[in-house]
Amino acid sequence: MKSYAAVDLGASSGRVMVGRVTPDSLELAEAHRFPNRPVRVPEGLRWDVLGLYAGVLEGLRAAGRVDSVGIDSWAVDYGLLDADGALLGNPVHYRDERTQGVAEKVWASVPAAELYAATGLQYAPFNTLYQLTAARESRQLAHAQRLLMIPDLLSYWLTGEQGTELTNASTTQLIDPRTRDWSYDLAARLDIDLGLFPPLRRPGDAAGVLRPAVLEETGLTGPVPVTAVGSHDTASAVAAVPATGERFAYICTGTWSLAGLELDAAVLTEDSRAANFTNELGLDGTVRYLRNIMGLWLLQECVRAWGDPDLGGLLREAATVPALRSVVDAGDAAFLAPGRMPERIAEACRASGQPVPGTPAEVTRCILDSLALAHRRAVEDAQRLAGHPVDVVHIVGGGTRNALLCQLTADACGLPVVAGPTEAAALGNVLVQARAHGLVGDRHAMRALLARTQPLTRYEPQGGTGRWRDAQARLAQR
Ligand code: LFR
Repeated sequence: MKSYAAVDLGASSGRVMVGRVTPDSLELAEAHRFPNRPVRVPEGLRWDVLGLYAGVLEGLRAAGRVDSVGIDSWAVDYGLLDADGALLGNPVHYRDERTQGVAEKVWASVPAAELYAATGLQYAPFNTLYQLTAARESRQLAHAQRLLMIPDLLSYWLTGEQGTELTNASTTQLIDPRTRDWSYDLAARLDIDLGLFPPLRRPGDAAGVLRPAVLEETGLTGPVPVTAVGSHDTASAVAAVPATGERFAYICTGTWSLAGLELDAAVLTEDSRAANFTNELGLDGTVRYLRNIMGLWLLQECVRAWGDPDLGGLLREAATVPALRSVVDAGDAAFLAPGRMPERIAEACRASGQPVPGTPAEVTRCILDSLALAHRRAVEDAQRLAGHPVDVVHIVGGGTRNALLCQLTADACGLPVVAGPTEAAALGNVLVQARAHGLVGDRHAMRALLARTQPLTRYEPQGGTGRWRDAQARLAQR
């Protein structure tokens, strides 16, 4: 039996999980969970990355003896280091407003169609490419000698070694998904210095060992290797989809819903760009062909505005509200920024001539129906655009706890949904470490182990897809 620590940082909390693995068993336990609270300072919205690092150290101390450590987090964001290797300021949050209107400026020198053909990346205002363009005139960037993506920054603090993990690098919009290397030509055209990034490394690569000071602080006995995993949380989550065949779609749920397919090659067609599908990289050169949907963020922000009522009670009540009375476009970047979410949802319903949900239960139902509808659209569009039909939809991540969302997704897609595991990103993180150390076989063997060992819930589609098709048509007309 081996033990692997998975550091998994989400947009609202971080955790250190310990996976205990043998060739036939896989168990995951939480060593430490800590909040991730973005902070608004006069310059804008920032990550408290030192607080996160302190949480990681505390988690490693609680984890006890481990054979390796892996780190994953959300994508696109980064820290800048000066010539001494010191962090230059708090990393900017991807929901910060600094990228507003920046994409249009980029497209004036490299048209959006060319960008897509070169990188296969969806348009999202927060892609690292746009963040770097927004920061172009800043003195901080002028002084920077190094750029480390969030998991790579934490890995550097733990080990003293620098690298750029590929799955996360693929969210920068500076990677060519065909060569799985930097898009040198594009970076040159946009005057982005790729020399800021340390060399690429891949999931499974060695990423150093814990520094003596870290061993001392965590009480661990060295050497403890750090292993590169799919450091983009969504790459780790997709690696932990317990699929038993090839004909599956996945939805990684949590703050976001990331819905799509695992493919061997990128889809770079103009239709795919118009549908705003992204080609991010996964394990073993696979492509995560998916669409970003606002996800449970919509509900989290409402719950925050309502003063944190009991979620279970709210969901039970929402289940009794009539279905599909009003739906919003859950893919709309208009919902990206924090604040006033119940009002923004009401405004979207009003503007599209639908009944305005009044009570928290009605708003919750509107959100869940809208998410299920967006899941349906993404699963349908992905199959069509990639020519890759599916028989089942796997839901992994935090949304698996929301039975109503899982059932509505099955109903909307007209396909069975298999829900679980909940801690998919941490499990994918653990399994890539286990694989790197020879304990489990290839990607398929990893999935087979998950399917054998993790509790999964199956939801059969009910009620026909007609009313979902109608709701989709209604939304498309507006
Ligand atoms: C999910 C996720 C998404 C990415 C978004 C922003 O946690 O990593 O994949 O698009 O956060 O980084």
